[in-house]
Amino acid sequence: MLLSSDGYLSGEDISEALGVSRTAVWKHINKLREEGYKITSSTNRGYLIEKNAEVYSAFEIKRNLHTELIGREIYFYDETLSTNAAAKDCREAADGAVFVAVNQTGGRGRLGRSWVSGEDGVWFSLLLKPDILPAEVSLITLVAGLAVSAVIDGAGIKWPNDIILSGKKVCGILTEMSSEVTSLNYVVCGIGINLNIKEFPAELSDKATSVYIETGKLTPKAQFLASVLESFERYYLIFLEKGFDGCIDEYRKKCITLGKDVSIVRNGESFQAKAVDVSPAGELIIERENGDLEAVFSGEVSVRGLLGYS
Ligand code: BT5
Repeated sequence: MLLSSDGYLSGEDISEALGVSRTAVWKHINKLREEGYKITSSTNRGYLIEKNAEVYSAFEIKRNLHTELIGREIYFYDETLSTNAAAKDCREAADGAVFVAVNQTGGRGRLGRSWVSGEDGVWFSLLLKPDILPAEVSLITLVAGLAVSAVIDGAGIKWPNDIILSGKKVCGILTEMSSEVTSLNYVVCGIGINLNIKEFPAELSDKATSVYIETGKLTPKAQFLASVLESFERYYLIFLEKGFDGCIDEYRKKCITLGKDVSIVRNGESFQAKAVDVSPAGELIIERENGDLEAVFSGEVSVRGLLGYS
């Protein structure tokens, strides 16, 4: 009501419209202030909200969101260990539920690595229950990468799952699943975006960056996350309908690995090759020195760019 009112709104009007006491209205106003809304109160006129104060909350994300599936339920934490863990704990939640944290105390990367997650980033996980095979789940990481790269100006994808801005990592994706041998229970796709981070610990500063560091601009987190979720839904629905084939052309355009020399580490042995394509199954197609083409799976190898973009 406050946000859609042009001027002051009286406590009496609010209490009548909502059928609650004036004291209850006052308590709710204080709750909103705690969430970060700037609300002025005046004895005769009532309450006035500052419309463009930046607030990061489930309500603000929803207010900016126009989706059908993604974000139907939003779980918002001021602090949690990891949003992937929170999503797994709530696996009975709706398909498309989103778990967001201001701060993660134990943010995780792949293979048990840690993920630096202070309060200036956007850390969230999607709980997904698609009707696909466990073997196809890794494609969701590619779809998520495409969705994030589409909303960050100038961002590219380092196959399979890093989003790169000015040669440094601005976003990482960790997809996990619970499945039987041939049937999927659920997928948790965790996405960490360095949005307004001002600086990184010394050991990360040459390989990590943020949107703020690259543009000098702070971005409101709720609006930004809503646009990422909309972008994700757009590509995810195409993926569910047509498979990765439906997204592959856009993925190829965004994939900065293609056309580059890469070093492949397979079974402890390292060799160089040229990355030439991404297949509809999400593999990287590499060309060996003798001209042979080979498919590389993300779990099987590590790919290091030779040109300083990794
Ligand atoms: C990833 O792992 O890139 C996946 C990161 C996923 C994070 C999200 S946040 C929401 C959800 N909840 C979680 O707990 N996780 C997900 P990987 O490719 O293994 O990269 C990890 C490596 O990136 C680390 O070993 C560091 O070298 C580096 N790193 C750590 N924090 C970083 C950051 N904030 N920005 C860029 N690089 C970082």
